[in-house]
Amino acid sequence: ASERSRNRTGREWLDNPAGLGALVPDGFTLGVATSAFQIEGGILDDGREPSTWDTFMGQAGRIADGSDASVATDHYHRSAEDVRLMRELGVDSYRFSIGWSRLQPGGKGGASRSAVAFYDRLIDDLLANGIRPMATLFHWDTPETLQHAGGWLERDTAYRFAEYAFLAGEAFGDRVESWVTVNEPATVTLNGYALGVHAPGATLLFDALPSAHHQLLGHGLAVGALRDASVTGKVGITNVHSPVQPAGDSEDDALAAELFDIVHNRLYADPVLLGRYPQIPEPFEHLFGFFREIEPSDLAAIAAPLDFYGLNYYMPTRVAAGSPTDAATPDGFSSVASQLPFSLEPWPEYPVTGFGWPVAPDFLAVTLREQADRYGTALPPVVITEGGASFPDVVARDGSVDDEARVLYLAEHLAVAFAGAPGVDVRGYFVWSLLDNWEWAAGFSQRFGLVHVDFATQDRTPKRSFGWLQRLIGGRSGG
Ligand code: PSG
Repeated sequence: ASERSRNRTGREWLDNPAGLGALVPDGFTLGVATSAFQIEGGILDDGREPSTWDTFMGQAGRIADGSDASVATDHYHRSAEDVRLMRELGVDSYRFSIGWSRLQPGGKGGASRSAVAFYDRLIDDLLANGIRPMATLFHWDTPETLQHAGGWLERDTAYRFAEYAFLAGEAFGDRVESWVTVNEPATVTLNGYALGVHAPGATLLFDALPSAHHQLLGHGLAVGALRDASVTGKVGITNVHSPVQPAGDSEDDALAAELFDIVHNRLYADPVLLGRYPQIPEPFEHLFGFFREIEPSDLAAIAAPLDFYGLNYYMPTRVAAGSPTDAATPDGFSSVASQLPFSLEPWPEYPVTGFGWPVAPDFLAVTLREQADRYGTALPPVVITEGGASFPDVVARDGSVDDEARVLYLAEHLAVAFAGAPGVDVRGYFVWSLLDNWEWAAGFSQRFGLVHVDFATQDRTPKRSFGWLQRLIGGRSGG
C-alpha cells in the first residue's frame, strides 16, 4: 500500500461488512443511484427527442474517449434485469431520473405514452420487489428545443420545467416515495454554462450565474407543481456539497476559498433553505450583477418548504488565490478556466480515485457539520443522495472484479453517514452508482458501478463491492 493509503479505517470492515451493518441507524435508507441519460440509451426510441447532452456528445473533442450515450448501459431495454440486480443487492430504495425529453419530447405538450409506460413498468417492478422509488426530475438532460431559446439562462425554462414536473407528478405521484426536483444545479452552472466542459458547452464564466437562479426558480416552481399534482411522496432538491479549505494562511487564499464556497455551495443552498442569496465579499461583488435583476417573489418560491434535503458528497476542495496555470478542471479541459480568480489545489495526503479525486471521508463529516452550523433548524432531514468513486476495474479471468478500493471508500463514507453529526438528521445514503455507466465528459473511461458493465456485450458482473454491500445490508440490526 502506498504511503497515503496506509491505515485506512475502512480496512476493519473489509471482511466484516455485517459488523458495519450493525451500526446502521433504525429507519436509515440504503440505496443506489443512477440517471437517465447515463444508463438508458435508446435515445431515438419511442419519440424521445434530443437533449443538450445529445448535441454536446456529438461535437468533436467534447468526450474524453470519443464515446456517446446512444446505447449507454441499454437500461431502456434491460430495466427488468437491473431491478433483479437491486433485489439481489437488497437495497431499500432506488434513485433514478426521469428523462425530460423522453417524458415530454421537445419540452412542451403532454406526456409521451411510451415513456409513461416505461417508467410505470420500472416503478411497478421496483415496488413489487420491495424497493422504494426515488425519482429525480432533472438530471441535466434539458430538451434541446429549450436550449435553442436560451436554456437555463432564460427564466422561461423554469416555467417549462414546472409544467414537466406536473406531468411527472400526475403520472407517477401515486407510487414515487421521494422526488428530487433538480440534481446539482451547481454542476450545470459551473461545468455547463461557465466552463463549457459539460452541455451546453457555454464558457460564460460569471455571466453563467443566471442559469443558477433559473434552475433554483425551476426547483421552487416544481415543488409547487408536484404538490398541485397531489403527489403522495416527499419532495426535495439535491445539491452537491464540497467543503472548502484555503490552500494557505494568506488573506487572499481565504478570500478565494470564500468565493469558491459561494459559487459551489452557498449559492444553491442558502436561497433554498434561508430564502436569500449569500453576501458576496466586496472584491467580487461586481461579478454578481445578476442579483440586481432578481424578482423578490422568486426567493419566496425558491424557499418552498421541503420534506428532505438531498446532499451529494464526493470530495473536499482546496482553493488558492490566483488563476490556475493549466486549464484542467475535475471534469475536463476548459479554455476559460485560466481566467478564474481561484485555482483548485491537490490533496497529496489522501488516496485518489480514477478521476484523481481525494478520498476524504472525514470531510463528509465536515460538510454535515457545516450544514448544521449554516442552516440550523431550517435544515430538513438530510438524505445523502450520492456518494461513490470511480476506479479502473477489470473482470479477472475467473470472472470476478476485485474493487477493494471502492469497498474501502464505501466503508469509510458509510461509517460517517451512520454516525451522523449533531444537528443533522441523516436519513439515508445512495451509492453512485448501481452500474458502470456513461460518465458525462469522461465517457466510459470512469467506472463508478457496484456492477461492472462490459459496454460491448452489456454483460453485467457484480463486483466485490456489490457482494460486500449485500452482506452489510443483510447484517443490519433488524434487517
Ligand atoms: C459534481 C461535483 C462533484 C462531484 C461529482 C459531480 N464535486 O464537486 O465533488 S457530478 C455527480 C453527478 C453524476 C455523476 C457523478 C460522478 O450527479 O451524474 O455521474 O457525480 O461524477
